[in-house]
Amino acid sequence: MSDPIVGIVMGSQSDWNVMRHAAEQLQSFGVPFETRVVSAHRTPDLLFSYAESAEERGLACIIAGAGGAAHLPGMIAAKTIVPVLGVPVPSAYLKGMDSLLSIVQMPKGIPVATFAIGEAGAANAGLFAAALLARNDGSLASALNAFRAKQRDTVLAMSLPPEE
Ligand code: RP5
Repeated sequence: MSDPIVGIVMGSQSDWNVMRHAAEQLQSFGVPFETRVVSAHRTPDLLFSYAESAEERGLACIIAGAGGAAHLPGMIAAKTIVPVLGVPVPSAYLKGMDSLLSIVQMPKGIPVATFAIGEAGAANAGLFAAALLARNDGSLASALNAFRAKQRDTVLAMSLPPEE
């Protein structure tokens, strides 16, 4: 197993059903990653040690997903210059609007790249991480281009019912 170059962290095991879509994208492109449960408010010391060690452990970026008052991505970004990709996980009462706003509305100075709520956001965060890494990895760039070409061909082959 290669050392992980992307970290996928989430505030709870209950986030996995969304965050697994980031993992699946990375897996499909052969990008080595690690997955961890790190809660900003329930395991703050773990959050600090995870974020503080990320750079020296060779992580190129961290995908962080959380729901509700989702301070995990912002707090990780506060403790490392490794780029953080935030994924708002849908929440029980506000359907993830709370997660989205608490991740996207970072005050100036500590950036978090924020993705869509839920599965699409998690998958796109995985794809975005792969795209970042592809700048220095020709075979990964080719694989991403092939992935795009496949989507293009799928859409070009779509048909609609004949007009009346
Ligand atoms: C957040 O609270 C987590 O990211 C999760 O989305 C939400 C609920 O957590 P659990 O009560 O399911 O552990 O911290």
